[in-house]
Amino acid sequence: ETANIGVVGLAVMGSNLARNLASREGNTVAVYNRTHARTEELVAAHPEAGFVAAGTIDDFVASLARPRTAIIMVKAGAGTDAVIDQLAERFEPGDIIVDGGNANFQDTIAREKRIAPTGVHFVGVGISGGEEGALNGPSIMPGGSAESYETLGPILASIAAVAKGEPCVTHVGTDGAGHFIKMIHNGIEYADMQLIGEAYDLLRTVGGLEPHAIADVFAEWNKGSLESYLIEITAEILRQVDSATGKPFVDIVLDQAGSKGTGVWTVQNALDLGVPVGGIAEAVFARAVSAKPAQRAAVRRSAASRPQPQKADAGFADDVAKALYASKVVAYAQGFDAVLAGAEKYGWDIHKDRIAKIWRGGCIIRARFLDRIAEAYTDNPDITTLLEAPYFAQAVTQGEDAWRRIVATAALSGVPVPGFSSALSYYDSLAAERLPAALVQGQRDFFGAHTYRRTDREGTFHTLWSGDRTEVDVTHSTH
Ligand code: NBP
Repeated sequence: ETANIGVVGLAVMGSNLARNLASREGNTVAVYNRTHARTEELVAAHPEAGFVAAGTIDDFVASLARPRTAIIMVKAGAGTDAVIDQLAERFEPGDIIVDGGNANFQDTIAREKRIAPTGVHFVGVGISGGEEGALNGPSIMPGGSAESYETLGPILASIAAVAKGEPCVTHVGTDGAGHFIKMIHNGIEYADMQLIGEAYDLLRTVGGLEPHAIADVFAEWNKGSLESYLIEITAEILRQVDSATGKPFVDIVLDQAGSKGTGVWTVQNALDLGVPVGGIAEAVFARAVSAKPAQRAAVRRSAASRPQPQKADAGFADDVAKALYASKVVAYAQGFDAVLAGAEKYGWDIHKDRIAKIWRGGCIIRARFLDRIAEAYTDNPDITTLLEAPYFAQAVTQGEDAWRRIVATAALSGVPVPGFSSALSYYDSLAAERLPAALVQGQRDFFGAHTYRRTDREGTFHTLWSGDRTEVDVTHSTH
């Protein structure tokens, strides 16, 4: 009973997390993997870590000091359930089972319910940052009970990324909250990547710039308000040259994007929660469209001709930067709306400012931008949308003309900008004095007697469309 923390599952993520834990003062780390060879490899490669290697699950459990705390880093799904069961059988009340994999938060809620009666804490933890983050400091989003966090919090804080002197970890809420927040993080990541992709396409197709020149533009942007990990790696990718052909790397990659499902989960859940996350949805759909080669070829053949790209003026790149920034504000506003809606539905005491803070370091969407979001929610946690926060309201207003020019230019040039244009439509929908939703209500009442409310007085009304077209007040009818 010498280890204060254990890791089960020693593929790339588990190994790196175990090494990260072992490198921090005060931690002794027990390690276990189903296939023992993996454990032996890790221990042999990293004698400096002082791992306590376990050959069996019983040895592993026996090596943990109480309350026993074990982080599972195995393939999400059946593997996770198998390991949870093995640990739950052996653990005692007060011990803590952590799932650090990419579980669906609904599974995490169900698992917590299943384990809770045994007195063992089950904690779903979202971890972002990939292999690199796991080793050097990820952004960590733990759910689970407040009691478990007393033990787990300091351990996670010791390995998390640090942003502005604060570890990128906070107890985001109970049961599945951690995996839910990680899911939304990934959804926002999809939107951000898509917007950056559109900016690149515009700079290339309309701006006439080669990839290395666009890399310079992105590197420049990375010195200002757009500074982020994704902008930084984009510049590096655009600079990359394929050694086999001498062509830009971006030109030899097949333009069909894959996905592993977290973006889809975000959109599915947002639909259930009734939260408009168009920016995230368009990003998921854009990947899906890219991966339809037969349809793309068919329409390319039947399209008469492609429009001639508009002429780019001197301020074009600046316009694109402004459109990108404004669209980003929309995507993050939508993501935080989903966070709030999830918290309300599942009963989590979410602090949006703390979530913005733990996304400032370690994770894929880390960005200077998140400082501003954290400030906005700290200043006023009750704003109805990020777009109303003074800093962002001003940024969007200042970039608005450029944003409109860019969406119009893209349309006239035949450059697809589902992210930019849906973000602008979302903004215009919120900003409009009147929406055509009034007409839609009329249509719904016409064919389905779905009723409507009036602008000028309280109550619920229906027009006798198939009769004499007079209006009846149905406020008190059991309709
Ligand atoms: P994998 O997702 O490839 O899973 C491999 C590990 O799962 C191995 O240790 C394997 O043991 C173990 N395993 C499987 Br598969 N079935 C098992 C079972 N029935 N019982 C016990 N162990 C089982 O590993 P990874 O890529 O390191 O990812 C680990 C987790 O982290 C996943 O949930 C993944 O989605 C998540 N992840 C997160 C990020 C991120 O950025 N946060 C990145 C990548 C992955 P074996 O050696 O005996 O086969």
